[in-house]
Amino acid sequence: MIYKYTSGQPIDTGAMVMEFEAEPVAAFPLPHTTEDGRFCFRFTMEPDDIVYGLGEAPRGINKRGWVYESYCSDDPFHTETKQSLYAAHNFIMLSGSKMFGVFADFPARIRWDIGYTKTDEAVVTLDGTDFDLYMITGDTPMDIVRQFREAIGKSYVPPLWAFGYQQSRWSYHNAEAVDSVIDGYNNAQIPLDCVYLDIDYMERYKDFTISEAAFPDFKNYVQDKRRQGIHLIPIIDAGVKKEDGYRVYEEGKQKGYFCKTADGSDFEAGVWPGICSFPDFLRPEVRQWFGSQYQYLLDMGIDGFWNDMNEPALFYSVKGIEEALDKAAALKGQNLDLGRFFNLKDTFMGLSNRQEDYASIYHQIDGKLVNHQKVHNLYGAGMTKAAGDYFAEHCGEGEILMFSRASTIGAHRTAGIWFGDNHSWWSHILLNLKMLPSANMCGFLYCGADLGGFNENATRDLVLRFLALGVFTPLMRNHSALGTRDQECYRFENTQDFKDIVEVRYRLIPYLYSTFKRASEQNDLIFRPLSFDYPDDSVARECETQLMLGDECMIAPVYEQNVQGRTVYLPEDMTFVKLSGTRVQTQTLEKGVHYVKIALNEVPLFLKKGKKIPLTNSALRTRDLDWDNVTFIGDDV
Ligand code: MIG
Repeated sequence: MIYKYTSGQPIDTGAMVMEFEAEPVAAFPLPHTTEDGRFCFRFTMEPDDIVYGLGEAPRGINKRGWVYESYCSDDPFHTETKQSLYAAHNFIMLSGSKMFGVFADFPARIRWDIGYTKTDEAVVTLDGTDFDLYMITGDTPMDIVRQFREAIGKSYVPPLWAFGYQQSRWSYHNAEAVDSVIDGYNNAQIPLDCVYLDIDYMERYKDFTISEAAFPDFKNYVQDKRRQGIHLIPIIDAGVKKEDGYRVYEEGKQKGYFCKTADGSDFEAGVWPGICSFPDFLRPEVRQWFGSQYQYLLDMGIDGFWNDMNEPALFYSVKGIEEALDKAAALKGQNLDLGRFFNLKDTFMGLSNRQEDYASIYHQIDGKLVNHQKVHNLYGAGMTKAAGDYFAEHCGEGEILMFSRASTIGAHRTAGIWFGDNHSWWSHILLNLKMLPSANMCGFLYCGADLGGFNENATRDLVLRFLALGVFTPLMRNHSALGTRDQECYRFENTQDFKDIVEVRYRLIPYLYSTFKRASEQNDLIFRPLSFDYPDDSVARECETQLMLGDECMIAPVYEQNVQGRTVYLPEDMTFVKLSGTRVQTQTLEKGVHYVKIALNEVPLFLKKGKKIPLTNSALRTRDLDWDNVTFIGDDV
């Protein structure tokens, strides 16, 4: 059952598609208080209780023992001591002695202290008093998740080709660079469906422009790639460059579509293009306008996009940098003692994503000015909705690939997400794994991390192990940052190993795609913690390095360097399958702990008793997969 409680005058976030009759928040069944304009509720946790949820967030599947914040943040260091990443996914669930889920439908900051201050207590604080809270009761975690997912509506389904392997980097600067990536993959005979265009394809980072120098005849180029079976996926940033004569800026300015400051002038901040204005994505007419800008690229034959920098990320505000420069000027020629030196340093270091700047932004909602901090977590979702609504109206269903960096629950109906700027760190393979079930619980099915890691240099073995997990993530994209070591599959020695891994993905696409479709239609999870399936098994309950996949499988990637395998826990007898290129090796293993050997070119998979899954032959493009020609692996074959 789902129960709704309302406080004050909530802003419509669009998260819910089902309607519920609301009671006043005083009736909310968990102990709660309102103090200093903040609402706070709490619950106690028994030692064996598990707390799930929060979607794309740091740390484990079990969220206990840390404090998290719902506040979409552009933070490229996903260390375990962070409190928030790019998303605000306000769903948690207690499982154990008591069983319930809570969804906080509230677009401002929320603090989730899940046993951080007091080990056995969770304290959730909403930074405001206008919100809807939903209490979801059920018999099992899956029962609660399914009810919640039904209430927030069906998850976005991308085109089939978006399940192919995708190669990205910041940046393939021009047509030659893109061609050499495609050649690299073709020569190594490694499957590939998409190549990404990062900010440099634009004319000086202006949204909805193409650099003539980089792509002289873009439309023909896009179509030529399409004939080769390759989709080009351009990035779109949230900020619109302030420049006279730039059509998008001038139109937005003239129509008054940009976010304002208190004095009614446009809020301006520096991002990649230099000084930008920021479309007020909370207004329907602005969304409609911004969404229609994508048509420029659709006309060129583009059918996929990634929306970036939409937390929104701010390098500096015009006001912030002026104040900092004034401060520096005033100190010129003076003897700087340590205090003043560090103060000056901190002033410049703290220019990006400043709370003060966010607090100076105003949106218009139903004609009223609303401070950005009250709706911060809706901004990126609004950008995604702008595009998604436009595609829904003007393109066929499931025709356009789109995913976003910032997100909130509700955006899962229009797009997928990627998990942002991770690192080429071994620990980030596990972080990727842990986010998957949590993101699924919050409706985000089409998701994945930058395989191989975004920041810093990757090693060959890290990319292979990362890809072996990526074989199972709906978005399977290798991406890396400017200035880092090249990590395309064909850049390393013995490309056959990479081919062996990526081919496994293509062999599994019929299975993975149907599992995905079913999960969207039936509000199901693709990835589940083991505890969902084996609630009475204490070892399975605390497992954070393996996941259940669909109804048939368990996955357990290798996540450490210089090892030839890993320890895995089998909650029941299973078939251990090693997939590598065309090779399939199976072995029956009994319930319990095993050390299994997994070579760098092998993808491990565990099949439940009595289950089987289809495999097709690999192909260089998803369009060449032969869906009628499948063999089955697993029991009774
Ligand atoms: O400030 O467009 O997360 O994927 O390559 C960095 C450049 C801006 C951040 C994205 C990343 C992308 C990068 N962007």
